[in-house]
Amino acid sequence: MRTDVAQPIRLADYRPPDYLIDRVDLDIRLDRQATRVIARLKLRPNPQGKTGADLVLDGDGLRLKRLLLDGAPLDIHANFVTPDRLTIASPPHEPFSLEIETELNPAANTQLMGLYRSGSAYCTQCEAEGFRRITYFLDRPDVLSVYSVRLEAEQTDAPILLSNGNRTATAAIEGTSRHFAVWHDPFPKPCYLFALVGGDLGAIHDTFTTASGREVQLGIYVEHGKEPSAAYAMDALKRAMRWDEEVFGREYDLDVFNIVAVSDFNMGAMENKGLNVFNDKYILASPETATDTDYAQIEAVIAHEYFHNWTGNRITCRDWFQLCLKEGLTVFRDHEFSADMRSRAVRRIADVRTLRAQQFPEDAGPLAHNVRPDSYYEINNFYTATVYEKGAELIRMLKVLIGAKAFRAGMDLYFARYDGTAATVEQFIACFAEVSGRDLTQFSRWYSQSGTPLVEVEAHYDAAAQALTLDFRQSCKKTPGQDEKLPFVIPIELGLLSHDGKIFDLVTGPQDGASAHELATGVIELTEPRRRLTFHALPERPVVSLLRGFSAPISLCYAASEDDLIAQTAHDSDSFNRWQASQTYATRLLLRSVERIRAGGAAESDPRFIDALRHVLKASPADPAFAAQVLALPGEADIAREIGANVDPDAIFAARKALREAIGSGLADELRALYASLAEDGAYSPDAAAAGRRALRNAALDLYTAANPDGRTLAEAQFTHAPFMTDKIAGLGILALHAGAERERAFEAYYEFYKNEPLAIDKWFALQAAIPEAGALERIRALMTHPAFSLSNPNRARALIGAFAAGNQTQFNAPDGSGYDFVAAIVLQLDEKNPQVAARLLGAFKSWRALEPHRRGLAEAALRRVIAQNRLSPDVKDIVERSLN
Ligand code: 0A1
Ligand code: ZN
Repeated sequence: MRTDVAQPIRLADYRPPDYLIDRVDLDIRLDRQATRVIARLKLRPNPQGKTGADLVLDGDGLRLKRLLLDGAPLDIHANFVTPDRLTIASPPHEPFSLEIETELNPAANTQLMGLYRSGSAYCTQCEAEGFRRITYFLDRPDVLSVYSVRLEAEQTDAPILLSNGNRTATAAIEGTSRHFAVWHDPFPKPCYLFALVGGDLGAIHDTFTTASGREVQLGIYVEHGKEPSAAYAMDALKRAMRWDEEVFGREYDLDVFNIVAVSDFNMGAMENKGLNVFNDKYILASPETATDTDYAQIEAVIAHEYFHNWTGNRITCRDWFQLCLKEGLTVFRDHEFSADMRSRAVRRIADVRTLRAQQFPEDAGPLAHNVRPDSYYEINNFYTATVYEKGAELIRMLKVLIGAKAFRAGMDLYFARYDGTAATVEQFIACFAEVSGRDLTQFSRWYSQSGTPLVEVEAHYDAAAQALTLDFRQSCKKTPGQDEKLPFVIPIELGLLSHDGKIFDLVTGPQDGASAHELATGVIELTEPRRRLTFHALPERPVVSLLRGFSAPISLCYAASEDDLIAQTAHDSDSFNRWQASQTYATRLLLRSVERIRAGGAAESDPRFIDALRHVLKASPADPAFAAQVLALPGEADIAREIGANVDPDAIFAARKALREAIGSGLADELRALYASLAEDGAYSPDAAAAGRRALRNAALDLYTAANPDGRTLAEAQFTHAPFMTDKIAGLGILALHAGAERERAFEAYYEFYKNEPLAIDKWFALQAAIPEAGALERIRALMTHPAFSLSNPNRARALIGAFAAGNQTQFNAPDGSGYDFVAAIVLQLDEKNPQVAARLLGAFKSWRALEPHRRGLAEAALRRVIAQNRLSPDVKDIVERSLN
């Protein structure tokens, strides 16, 4: 473990490398405990670098065995070698070569960075800085090299040998039990995109013919026996390849594209050139083991990694500060893909839900950072919702601002101009400025100012003048290191509606400020702290539909009347705002209930809301997936975020529970009937329409059971008889909320049924970890000793500990501090093995300052115990320090 006292890395200090590495030839002999790596590098001084500088190569825990410069052995000791650095003083001024031999122990690699073992396979993870755990290198994304890789192994140990690019040779080594394969990747790439896999794996194969007629061999490698479960991933891959051609004009560029699924992986997946490595959770799916949500995620992650081939690989990042250049853009691309494959409206709602649940709290707490950070201690901690999700929103907003045509032209220019290079956010934005003729200087502030802007809107209707005046005011709270914020450019998509849903034209006078472009597009641009607009020709006071489609990643504060919200829920022609109006209504109701409960009273009841939902249920056959989104009330964390300070998670839980019960009893007949009418018949199809019906049916049962004990009988029957996972786990999830014999029976039966399916067992862990009852922690402690659990497998750790810390608001925030203490202790335990996963779990404390004083004190004490440890990894140290600042 690296324990050096780190200095922050700053964007402002960026300097081009002093040396370039044009070619990398790797010769790797795989062995579980002693893998030998020979790296032959062709280097030359960088004309843009400092002449005569020492060559300083990065390492991380390496054992150097041999070192040659231009073929001549170098004295290892004279050349400043440590496990973490290799310095060659005054190397030649001409091109030169280095040969570096290192020895690795993949079996002992528990960090899952560099070369490690997962199951029976060797695999690698090099982003962000894992390549330096394989050999000494200039481990930075602006050093691009052409790689050739020779892999050698015992044939029985690793009959499959894969690396980036195309395979140029493979053969048995005569007279031995060994074999080798050679892979060549003609596209220069940074070392973070290097990968190898060796193992005894099953596979499915297919082909894809590109738009220009080239045939690409596709392979997905999985554990033997799991091949049928990779079929959906293969289907998604081919759809993603076609979509990128059709929508972005991007064709695949190698003869092969391989994907390998592994069970031990720190993140979701990795876009290594021509050899994506995946957490198997995002590959394996069968109707019996995967939910509709799993299928949708597999489709999205497959697409995401594939799309990186152009946004990330062909054009990579100059430095890690530019991470959003590839991640925000690629998330935007995968969102668009999913929208085209499924229901655009429902995808948008789901994406905004994720943004608000993951990114808004980050932006509002001590871990807030820019979409493009200015400095970091540990880059692994910046694979965040801000870089990914908010980064995607910025691209989407850019498209809203300049229009779809200019957006596509800007993307084309970006690909043409920067292909084969390591680019920056400035270079990217300049392409769009150029094609649209717009000055995007102010837009760029979105990348350099953190925090969620607040837009407050006031409306005044003048009946005599038939005019509506809107006053907009934008502001942004200070965030760590940023006390003052400059105004953002904020596109607000606007609609004015009558109460029965007719759309009014946007009409303004010459003095009223809106431009012809704004009137034509319906997108108002805020660029100053305040703006006033007046609209005419409005015979009645209109319903103001603001921020349609969630046109900017902001918080909107607008005191719409309850009548307006009800009308919007019924009629808004923007489906996002139809959903948003119902959520706003529910949120207000819940916030009032929280107040009353904290004052010792009871939750508020509101028959109007129940009525509005009745209408939603009635209209639901037209779009079941949408109705399911409306029925999904704001989550406990959403409500906490709205409250913002002095949060009491128990009161929030009680308010939400009361509303669920009120809906379940007020709409008992309708919910019950809906549940019956949507009964499943026949085979499973993961398509969006079928998934939408299941989502609505299960939402109906969930709300019904909140108030009607016979719902549990239905849930238990569904759990027992449903042939497919979506309905099975929905039944179990409902039972999990109700203590009793049914629940325990169901958990036992589930385990018996799925005990050989680790991914299904993760769902079992997660549901139990989220039980919102005192005693949850005891159950979790017991489950940690279950033979199916292992803290060293990231999926298991996240399923049990992560689901508790992030998903069990009342028990993680238990008023005796036991939840905080438990998570802090696990973080410390895990930090010794896998700092990345430990640091991520610690992120559960990101909103601790918003808690009421008693819990805040306990959370702080837990964080202080973590920081007091003197052997923290840089990952955990960074998170805990920022959390406490
Ligand atoms: N680039 C990947 C994310 C990723 C980052 C770091 C990793 O190391 C453990 C793994 C994956 C993506 O965006 O999918
Ligand atoms: Zn990515």
